[in-house]
Amino acid sequence: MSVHPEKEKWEAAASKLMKGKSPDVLNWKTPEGITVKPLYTAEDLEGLDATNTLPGFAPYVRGPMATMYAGRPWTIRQYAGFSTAKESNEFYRKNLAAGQKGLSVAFDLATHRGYDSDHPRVAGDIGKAGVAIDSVEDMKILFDGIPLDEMSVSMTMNGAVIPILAGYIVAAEEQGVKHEQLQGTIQNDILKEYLTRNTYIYPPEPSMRIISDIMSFCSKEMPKYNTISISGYHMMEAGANSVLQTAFTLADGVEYVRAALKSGMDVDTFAPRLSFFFGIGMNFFMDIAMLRAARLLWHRLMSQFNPKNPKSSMLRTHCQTSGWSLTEQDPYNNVIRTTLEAMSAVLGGTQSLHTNSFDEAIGLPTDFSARIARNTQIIIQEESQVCKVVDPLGGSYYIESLTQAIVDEAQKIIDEVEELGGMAKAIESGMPKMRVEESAARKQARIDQGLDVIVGVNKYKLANEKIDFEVREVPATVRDEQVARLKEIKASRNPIAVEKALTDLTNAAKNGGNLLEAALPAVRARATLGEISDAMESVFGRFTATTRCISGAYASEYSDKNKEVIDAIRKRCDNFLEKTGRRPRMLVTKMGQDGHDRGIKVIASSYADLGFDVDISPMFQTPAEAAKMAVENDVHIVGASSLAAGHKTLVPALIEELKKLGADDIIVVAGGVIPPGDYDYLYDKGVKAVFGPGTPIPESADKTLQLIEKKYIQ
Ligand code: MLC
Ligand code: 5AD
Repeated sequence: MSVHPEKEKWEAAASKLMKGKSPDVLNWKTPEGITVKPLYTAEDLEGLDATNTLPGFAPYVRGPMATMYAGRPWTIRQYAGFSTAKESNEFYRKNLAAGQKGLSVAFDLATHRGYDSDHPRVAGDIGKAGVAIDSVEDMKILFDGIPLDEMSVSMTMNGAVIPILAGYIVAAEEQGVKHEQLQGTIQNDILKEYLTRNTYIYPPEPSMRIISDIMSFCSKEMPKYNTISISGYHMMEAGANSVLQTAFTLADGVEYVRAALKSGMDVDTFAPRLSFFFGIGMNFFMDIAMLRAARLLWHRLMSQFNPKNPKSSMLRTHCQTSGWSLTEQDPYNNVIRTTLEAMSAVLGGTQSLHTNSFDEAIGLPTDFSARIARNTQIIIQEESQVCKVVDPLGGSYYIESLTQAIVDEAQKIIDEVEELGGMAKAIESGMPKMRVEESAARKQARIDQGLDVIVGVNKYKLANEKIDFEVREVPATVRDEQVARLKEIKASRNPIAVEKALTDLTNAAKNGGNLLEAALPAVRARATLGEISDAMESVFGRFTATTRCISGAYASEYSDKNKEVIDAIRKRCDNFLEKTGRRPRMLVTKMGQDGHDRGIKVIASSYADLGFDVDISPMFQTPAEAAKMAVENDVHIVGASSLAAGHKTLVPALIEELKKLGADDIIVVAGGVIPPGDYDYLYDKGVKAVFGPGTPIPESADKTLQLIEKKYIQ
């Protein structure tokens, strides 16, 4: 190995600067378990074969296209949707006029889970986290004035993927656009839904069939359409570090390839239209390296299927900056965070990018915050000159070495997944979810101790937080509007045609046949999204997840020096046990269709580490179901977590339901993405504490415990 001739001199100089200590003490072990040294030299490049490859050529470390951004910049594709189709359409048109290049539709949670807006389970969710779509009539409004033969449209849909994709195709037909002209992407990645995002409808087996059916239909009819967006983003948001994100995402990809091959397709008919989606966090160099590593690994993994077309093993990806990394506290800092993350994605070679808005932790983007988010990308593209050179960090000692480290570490995890029988089996075993949750709990413990700095949250905090910008609020009337339109559509369509199309779809679900193809006549006949979902659910059933929780990770990440804080809470829990015969007992619950469970999982496992008895409700509870569980489990307190804007409906409803059961002594607290302007509303309704994003666990646990102590032992 060729060591730099002056390496020893450098070591001596470094050591002198550090008063005699070895420079090795500056080594940093990343959460991925990779040791990062303070200095990299040419010797770190030795044996790295991929370093000297070219962009546009295997293994694509340096990018999938030969010219990359020098030839065409990445697509500025901002994810958006809220309220009605009409309001979202107006928002899209404004954004496109202001420089956005591709569309990306965010649907509300009722739509994701296959419910029409008039379904009683989804009363709190309509139009809140995305746009409400009930039928092709809504789809047509959503894309009104947007030529679907020209505009590439991404749709983030996984559960109700059949009615939504069919709705898009029929809306295009009615614009006079042919199937083969359609360009865009459907997320259609169900495995990560079971793992993290939670907007599944059916069990895994029929869900995997749906994916193969979509790939098969599109390979014949929509050759320019990307049939899946294999997503690591949500894993990262749920707590996965960059190696876990890479490994589980690519392992999901392999599983989809196997499913498509099993359904009889040739690898080269579908693999060129597989696309990916990565989340980019605040470890700047790590995530540049992650994208490069992912491309190398995907090429390596695909070689087992012997593709003939080079595009079959070329990883193309969308990226989104991390929503989780953004803070409610001192929120303009988020503009800076997003800029850094966007630069990582760009230097990593993404094909398409969404940059988050600075008000992420408070609500959906407003016109103002969306403008800044969009302009972040435009400024990088048009002012910074970074697009002029392909893979400008290629050959960097550090980046290349980090790329290889991620390849090696991720490969180990992929091998583990393979040993379990592939990703579907691994997910069944619970392994990936446990790893992600453990990573999340450890991260939280580091933040709570101040080891991982978050400016404005655990360092350089503002004495007085003041929100002086507009917060987007979706009016409750959206539901009424949708329900009225549903009535109208149902009254004006031909019921016999609808009935027949739905029966045909059910038969296809039962007896075989392409489900996307079978859904098209139903959509054309104006069957609703809920009806189409039900027609398949009657055969496939609805999936319910079992909730498991890790233990010990949060507490074990505490250093001895910092243990005092958590020991004090443990002592109080022990004292409560002594005085009352029970530990303080808390139910954490998620109501409505909000599937973000990182928060409750971290709360549940860390509170258990602190000495509470914790119950976790199943996902998607109605307020009545959550209240019943609280009473049956005889808890002292319920913590309701809300990240999808349902808090003003769902939390007061929970309190009412507890009252109905004669259990108004059970304390209710809430946490999550709740705009500070809503706190008083919730207090008025009887909520005893609200914990915003970024609240340290010891702080919320202390307050929670105080509420219980005050009621029972003081
Ligand atoms: C690209 N092209 C070039 C070129 N670069 N041609 C010549 N020279 C160059 N340098 C060509 C490409 O080959 C392609 O044509 C066309 O230009 C478009 O480029 P692309 O790179 O394919 O970009 P795009 O169309 O934007 O597609 C990017 C993608 C796609 C492949 C990653 O899947 C995509 O857009 N994904 C977006 C997914 C998304 O937005 N998800 C939101 C999730 S939000 P051709 O003919 O080869 O196609 C979420 C949050 C939540 O999930 O709710 O949880
Ligand atoms: N509009 C814009 N961005 C959204 N996100 C989620 N829903 C919407 C929406 N309706 C973004 C946020 C979130 C991530 C999953 O996607 O940044 O963190």
